[in-house]
Amino acid sequence: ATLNVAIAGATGAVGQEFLRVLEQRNFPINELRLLASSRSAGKSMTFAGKDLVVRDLAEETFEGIDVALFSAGGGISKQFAQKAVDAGAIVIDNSSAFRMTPGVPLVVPEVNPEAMADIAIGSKPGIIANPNCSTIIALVAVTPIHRAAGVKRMVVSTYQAASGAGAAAMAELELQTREVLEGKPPTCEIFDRQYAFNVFSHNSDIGPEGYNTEEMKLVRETHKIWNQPEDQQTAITATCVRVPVLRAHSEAINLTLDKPLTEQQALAIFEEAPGISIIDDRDANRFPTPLDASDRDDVYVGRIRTDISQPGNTGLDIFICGDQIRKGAALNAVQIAEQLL
Ligand code: A2P
Ligand code: 11C
Repeated sequence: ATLNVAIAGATGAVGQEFLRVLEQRNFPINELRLLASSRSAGKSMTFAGKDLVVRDLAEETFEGIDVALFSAGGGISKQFAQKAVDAGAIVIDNSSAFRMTPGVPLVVPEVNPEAMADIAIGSKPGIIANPNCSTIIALVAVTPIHRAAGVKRMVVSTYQAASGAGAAAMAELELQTREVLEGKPPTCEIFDRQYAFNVFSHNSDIGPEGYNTEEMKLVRETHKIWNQPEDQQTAITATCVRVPVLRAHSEAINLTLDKPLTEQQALAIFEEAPGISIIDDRDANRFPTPLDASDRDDVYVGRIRTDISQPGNTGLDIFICGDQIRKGAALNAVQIAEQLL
C-alpha cells in the first residue's frame, strides 16, 4: 500500500530533510503534500525528480492524508495537529507541544516502539511525539547500557549545533563566520550575540531551578521514554551548550550503573545495538566528531571508558555525536512512520 503524506513546515531545516529521508528510504508514497506558511505558498520543491508546489498550511484540510509529519514549531502543532487527526491522519510531531502530554506516545524506534501500540494507519489516528534531538541521540546510545546494567544516574553535557535552532540559525552561523574573518561586525539576529568562534549556554528559557528548557527536556523526556515510575527514576542532570557547528550535536555522558560493567562489555553492547556506529581508536586519537555524524543515520559512540572516580566498574563515560536534523528529527520521525507500516 502507498500512503498520502503531508509535511507541515516543508521549507524548514527539518522539513527539507523529511523530503530527502523519505526519498532515500523509498517510503511508499502515493501523494506528498508540502505545507508551510503563506510566505512560501506557491514555491516549488523537488521530490523524487518531480516538482511539488508548497501550499499554505492555514488553508489545508488534511483530507485523505494518512501520515502528517509536523515540524513548523510548537505553536503551529498546537494549532493544526488535532485538525489533521480529526481528518483521520496520524501526526508525527517534531515539536515539544505534545511530548509530555499523558497518552501521547514519545518514541525512539530503537528504544520504545511498543509505546505506540494504540495508533494504526487508517484505523486509529492520533498524535505521536518525536523527542527532542538531544534526548533521541543520548537514548540511542545509553538505552542498551541501561538495559544491561541499569543507569542509576546520568550526567549529560551537550555541544549543540546551529541546526537545532532552524535553517535561519545555520545561515547566520555561515554569514557570521564570513563576516568575522573579513573583520566586519557579525549579524546577530537569531541568537542576539556572536555565535561564530564562540560557545554559549543554550538559548532556551531558564526556569526557577536554574536549568534551561533544553536541559529539562533531557530529564523529563528520558523518564517518559524509559517509562520509569516516579519513585524509580534515573537521576539525570544536564548542561546544554551551543557550539558553532552546523548540523550534528555532540554529548559527553557520564553514567552511574546499578551493576558493574567493564569497558569490554560496554563495547560489546554498543557493537550489538541498533543505530550505533563506533569510532574509538585510542592509539590514533580518533573518536566521534560532529562532522563524522553529519548526513549520517547512526549515532556515533566513542571515548568508551570506565569512570575511574566510581568504584568497581560502576561508572562509564562516553562521547557521542548524532546528526541533529536526521536522527535528531526527520529520520526518527520517518522511522516511526515505518514502524506503523
Ligand atoms: P516558511 O519557510 O514558510 O516560514 P525552521 O525550523 O528551519 O526555522 O523551519 C520552520 C518551518 O516552519 C518552515 O517550513 C516554515 O515555513 C514553517 N512555518 C513557520 N511559521 C509558520 C506558519 N505560521 N504557518 C505555517 N508554517 C510555518
Ligand atoms: C536545539 N533541541 O538543538 C533544540 C531545538 O524541543 O524540539 C529543538 C527544540 C525541541 O536547539
